[in-house]
Amino acid sequence: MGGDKTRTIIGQEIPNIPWEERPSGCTDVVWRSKRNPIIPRNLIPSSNSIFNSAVVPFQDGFAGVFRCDDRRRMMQLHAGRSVDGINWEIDNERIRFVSDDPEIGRFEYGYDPRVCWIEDRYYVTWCNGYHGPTIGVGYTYDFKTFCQLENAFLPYNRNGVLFPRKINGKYAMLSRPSDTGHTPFGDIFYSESPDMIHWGRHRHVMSPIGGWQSTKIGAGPTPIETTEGWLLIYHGVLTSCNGFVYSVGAALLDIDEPWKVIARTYPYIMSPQELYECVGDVPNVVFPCAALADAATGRIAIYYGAADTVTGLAFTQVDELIEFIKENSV
Ligand code: BMA
Repeated sequence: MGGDKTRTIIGQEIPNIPWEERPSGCTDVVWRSKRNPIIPRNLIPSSNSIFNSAVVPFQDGFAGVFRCDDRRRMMQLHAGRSVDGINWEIDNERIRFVSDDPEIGRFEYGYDPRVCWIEDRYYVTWCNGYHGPTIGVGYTYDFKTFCQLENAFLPYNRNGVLFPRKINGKYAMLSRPSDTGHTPFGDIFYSESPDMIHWGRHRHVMSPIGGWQSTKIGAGPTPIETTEGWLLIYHGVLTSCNGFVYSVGAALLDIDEPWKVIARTYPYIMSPQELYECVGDVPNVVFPCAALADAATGRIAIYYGAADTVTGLAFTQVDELIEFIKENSV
């Protein structure tokens, strides 16, 4: 690894990316941190649970936006910082977005945030309550002051995930139109915007298929740009006798036309198997919202919510994951 010619990830170097080697005897393409869950449910006094959350490199370390459901069981977004990406300081007070328009700034609830550096700032997208769930959009420079823009779409929509650069001169976002409830359906769509306000030119990306991804699917972390296409890690849902089961898969999307799927895993790359993934406020959920990717080594660290209760960390290596996607494609 190292020289530019051998690099697969097109992006920044993160020399301090959290990392653990694959445990001996493990043949899985994704493996978990031995320190899981890295964020306990009660890290801050106000929280009932801290799970589907987003992390990015920030200054000399890392920062993020965290889904903290409070002890009223209201869904809130909190900012946090970390030196090593593993030990976190999360603000006990929720983020209060600054907005010029009281209609938009009236905060109902927020959950499942994603954070994405584009050009000069960190954009935040989340599931925002506005007469039902839709995609909230905001930005920050410092993880202290957060400004809110227009909602990207009409209700009902979830899992709004920005691409980390403009594509064909436009901002680009994946999302998953849904309903007011627990949504027993859902495809991933692509939309573009000239200004981060107006979104259109919607294109279908992919639908649920069998097995672990048979009920609905949704984009996870910010897509990672690679020489093989956009690497998209996503969640898929199976409806079992005992309710929804959330697992994780991965796909490669065309670089210039990301609504075109090059390959997509038929098997999951991760499913709820550890106790903290199978037992919690919502059992049997692994739900990724962020991934750090180091262009120099190809290391990827995935942050995911476990059982809607705690936050876990998992690892993979870009070339191995891409090979797995191609060899196990639908
Ligand atoms: C989805 C979202 C996620 C959650 C998942 C499992 O609809 O609400 O935040 O992790 O359900 O409960």
